[in-house]
Amino acid sequence: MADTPRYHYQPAALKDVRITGGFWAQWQQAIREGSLPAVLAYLKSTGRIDAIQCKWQPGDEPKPHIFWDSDVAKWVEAAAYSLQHHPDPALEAEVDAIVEAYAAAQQPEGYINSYFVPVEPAMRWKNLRDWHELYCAGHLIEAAVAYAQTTGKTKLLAIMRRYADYIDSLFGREEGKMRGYPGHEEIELALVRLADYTGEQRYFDLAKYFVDERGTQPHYYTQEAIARGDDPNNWHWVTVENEVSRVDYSYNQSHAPVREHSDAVGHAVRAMYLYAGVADIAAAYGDNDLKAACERIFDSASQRRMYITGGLGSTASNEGFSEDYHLPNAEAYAETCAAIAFIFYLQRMARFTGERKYVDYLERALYNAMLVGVSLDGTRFFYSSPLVVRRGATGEYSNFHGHRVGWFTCSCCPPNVARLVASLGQYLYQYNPHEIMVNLFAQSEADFELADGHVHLTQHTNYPWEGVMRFTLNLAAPQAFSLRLRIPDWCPAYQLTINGKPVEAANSDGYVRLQREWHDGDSITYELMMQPRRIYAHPAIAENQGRMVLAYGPLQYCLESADNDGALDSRIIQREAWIDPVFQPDLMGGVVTLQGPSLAYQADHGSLPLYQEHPYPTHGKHFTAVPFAYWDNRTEGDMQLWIRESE
Ligand code: FUB
Ligand code: ZN
Repeated sequence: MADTPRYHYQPAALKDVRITGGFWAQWQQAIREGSLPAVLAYLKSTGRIDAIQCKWQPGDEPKPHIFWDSDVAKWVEAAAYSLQHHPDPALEAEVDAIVEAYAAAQQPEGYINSYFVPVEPAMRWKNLRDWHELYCAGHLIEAAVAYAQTTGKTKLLAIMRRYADYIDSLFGREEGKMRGYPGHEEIELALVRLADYTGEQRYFDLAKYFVDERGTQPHYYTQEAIARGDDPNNWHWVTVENEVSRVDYSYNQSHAPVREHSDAVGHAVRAMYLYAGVADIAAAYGDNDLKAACERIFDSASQRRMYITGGLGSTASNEGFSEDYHLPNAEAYAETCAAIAFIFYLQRMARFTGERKYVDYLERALYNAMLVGVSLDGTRFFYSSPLVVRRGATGEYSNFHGHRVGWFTCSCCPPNVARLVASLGQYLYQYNPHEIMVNLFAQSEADFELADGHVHLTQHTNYPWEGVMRFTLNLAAPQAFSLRLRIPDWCPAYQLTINGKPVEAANSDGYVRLQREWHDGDSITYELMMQPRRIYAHPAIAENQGRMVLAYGPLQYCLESADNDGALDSRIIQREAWIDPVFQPDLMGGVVTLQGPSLAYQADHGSLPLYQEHPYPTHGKHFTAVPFAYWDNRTEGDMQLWIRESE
């Protein structure tokens, strides 16, 4: 079934968009050749694949974990997307083996979980607040839909439909059902994907039930804790310090019914998966209250609680949001999964409203907070991403997360990056019967079925290293429709030609809107002015005052020890210093660096007095800044995103 028409726009489907070269083709290759094999090897060596068989016995090592299935599911989903345009029988065979294992492990009533079946069968559905059965089910549903969409193979889909039907029989407001909902949201958006793909209304209704029930009174998590014999107040996710402990359900966004939510709170991944599903439900049911809640959350997150990179999560204790303007750099949690979940949510809001701002934030998170999560070769990952990393006097890093690694005990991020990058084609364009919107710029080819016929669109570009896009339209017959090209929020000016002739096109709600009758072979050249920029922080973020972040196009830039010696934290760039973009073809696969003059303090600090009554001397020093997403791909070292600036 085609993607839902309930949204004002639908994304061009992955099968209809091929990334043909340039920046994102390089990254997709890294995912295909680096991440997919590397993550699969870890899934196997850590026991996650074997665990699917549910043969664990007391005393066996390793013991399965409550959300191992989600790691496997995200890898299957990533593999499915990769297979869309890069057939690979060996990869497909690995997926098929996993599907067979799930087929064998599915319980007679439909239940699937590689932890609860063998380890704690009596505890199924007993602690929705902390355990992850519905979360794992959601990820497996997404994997099943993706694998069916890209390969046509429906065995996993049939397995997960059975499981979804079983879940539907257990949860709801009807007599005899549990009034529960997931402690870690995700299944909401997954059920909408299942509903879209199968055309089954009841999966929409189940997703809507999970959204509507969340945070209602009497509170389900309190009641289920009492039923288990636990003290509901003795819960580990307590965010109030130095007070009598109290349960704070904002951790999992169940502090209030969703329609009343206004601040982005709690665990960031949970929050953004939830609101992605809420946007889906708001669109499916034409629910303006839910839509308004989604808009309030966007304002709260993007205007007061987001890192400049698009990263979310200021505190490790809840892996999530804290207070307005509390955005510490060294301690930034900014989990890679949170950036990905934010992208899911923003894409849905863009489809809902057609408003450019959602794509601007999506692009920001994509090129910075998400992309920093993976190494250039696709085999190492950040879980959380600090905005500064510096060695202490002993040479030790002050941040525990100053270096990418291949795997984590809790390894949600690696397969999540893989599925996002492998599926990137479906983020480039959205359309309706009369309009194509170009949201992201990437060398690609795409096909659209509009009201009056088929359109083949080719986009040639070296973005984000250059701001020029050349579009060509191929049509069977002349056709009238509107082509909208996004004007990124960072772009001060643009130029346009159609078939070589300059065209004046006004900024129409953040897009260049070209409404005309198009002919086969029509070409459009769209040039975004790109120049190094400086970005400053709101005065309430005290740590960033007197500092700025360098940016070029959608990329933010940092200083890294590999290019700059001495203390990066005390390097100063003067307000008027001229900064040059320099394309370096041999650096990290070819990147634009930003270069210019800066001031540095004397390297030999030891000879200086501890205090003195006049400023310490500085001397001129050339600086080179690299894209934040590319740091930590060479020698281990320090990194500084917010750079000191002087008049
Ligand atoms: O709980 C499952 C995943 O592990 C979350 O999404 C991440 O934040 C990590 O806690
Ligand atoms: Zn993660």
